[in-house]
Amino acid sequence: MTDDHSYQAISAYNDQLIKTPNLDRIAKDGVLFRNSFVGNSICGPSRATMLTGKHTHKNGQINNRVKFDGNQVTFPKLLQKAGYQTALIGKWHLKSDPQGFDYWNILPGQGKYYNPDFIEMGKKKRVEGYATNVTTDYGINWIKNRDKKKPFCLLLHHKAPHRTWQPDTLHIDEFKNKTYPVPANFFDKYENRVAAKEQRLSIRSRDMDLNYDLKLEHESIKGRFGKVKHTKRMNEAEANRWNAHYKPITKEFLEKKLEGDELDLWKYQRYMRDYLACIRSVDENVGRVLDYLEENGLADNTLIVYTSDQGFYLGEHGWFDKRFMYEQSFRTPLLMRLPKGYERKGEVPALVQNIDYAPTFLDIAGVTIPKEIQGNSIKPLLLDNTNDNKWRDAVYYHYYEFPNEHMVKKHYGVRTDRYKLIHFYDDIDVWELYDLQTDPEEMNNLFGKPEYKVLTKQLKKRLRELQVEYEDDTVEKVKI
Ligand code: SGN
Ligand code: CA
Repeated sequence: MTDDHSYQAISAYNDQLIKTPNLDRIAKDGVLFRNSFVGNSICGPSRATMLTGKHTHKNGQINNRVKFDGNQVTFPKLLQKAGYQTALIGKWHLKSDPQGFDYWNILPGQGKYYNPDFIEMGKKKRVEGYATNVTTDYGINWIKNRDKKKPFCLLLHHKAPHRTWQPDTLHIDEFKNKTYPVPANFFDKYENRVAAKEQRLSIRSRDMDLNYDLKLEHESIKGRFGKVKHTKRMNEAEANRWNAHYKPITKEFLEKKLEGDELDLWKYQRYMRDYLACIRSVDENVGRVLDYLEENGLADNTLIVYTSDQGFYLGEHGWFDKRFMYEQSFRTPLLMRLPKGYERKGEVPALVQNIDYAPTFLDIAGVTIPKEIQGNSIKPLLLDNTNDNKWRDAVYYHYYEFPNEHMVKKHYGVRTDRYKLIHFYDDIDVWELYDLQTDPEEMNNLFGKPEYKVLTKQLKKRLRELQVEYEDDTVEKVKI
């Protein structure tokens, strides 16, 4: 799993931004979920959902601020009980100590890209190297040294490509001269969408900082975060390569004196280069894990899953970050390479969600799925496509972290294969309705239009049913 890796930046989903041959290997040999979603698009909540198989109003992790109640039933605990060796390596971010793992070695908080600290079974130490490589080293070593008589479950959680998108200095130059297609709605004016207008996650404003986010370091550039020195944790060789890359960029930027749209577009390209360079390392390291499994005879009896804690905006609506129920952050990549006996190949269209991971893993391992788990096992969809029609017709969403640095308002909603209905609440009371078939970019809010009255009523009814089914008592149920 990665942190903030959007599906647009995996070539198996979209080959316009970056080639990810190793991630694509998982999809090519296995399955790619075309409609994979989270229930609450932010780190801690999404991770707690994956562990428990429950929406965040049920597992308590409604935002990043609260501490995860580690005494809950989670899939690693149940696998452990069933005789699996379990391990967690990399980003955790749930504040309480991990439970249900024979071995854990986590990054504190968000973790650092360069020479990061790791907390190994409660003991903190600094490790030399680039986080994505180091996390993979730990993962492969654990698989190597495991008890070979027992089955295993490893959660390998990269910090990348989370903000502030610090690439490995060995790869940044590959991205220096790349130019990326600008999303059609990059200059979105947010007409008829109040919450979208009032966010603070815009590339086109000071939300995206020249110094902190885009690595320009110069006395004339006053960042919102003070003067950030990106080489702080680096060794001399790393710092030298870093400066050799970013100093000329800073110089050129100062000479250009960009303003208005030109400045915004420059920021977009600069952001994309760093974000995608981080993915480059992720892809390479995923390849190392796949190679290890193949070379050691483990590929045929292991379920390999690649996902992210949520999606991310890569300039759509002019944004970075996540949190909104709009497509880019509501979706999350999901690729699986299946063990022998599971014959499904190619794209799976079903609406799956991160509540489904825990029951799926338990099911495949032959462990009974506890009744209180809210997700469904994806296992039937992995055998063949005959069960696709029996799958759910709608997914539920609820986001809570407001007010917060990015000021995305509280909202919940429902999405079917074609429509999406969202209710923004708390400091506002605003509804949005989208037809994803005619308006995939979600620019045209149809809520309140007379011709959509019947559809709106049906969607409200479905939304209310989901609130009842999932027992979401954190808001008043939708009135129809
Ligand atoms: C940090 C980031 C935010 C980001 C949150 C949540 N700011 O606070 O931009 O939205 O994490 O991210 S930073 O200045 O620290 O980079 S999450 O993936 O952990 O939920
Ligand atoms: Ca995240």
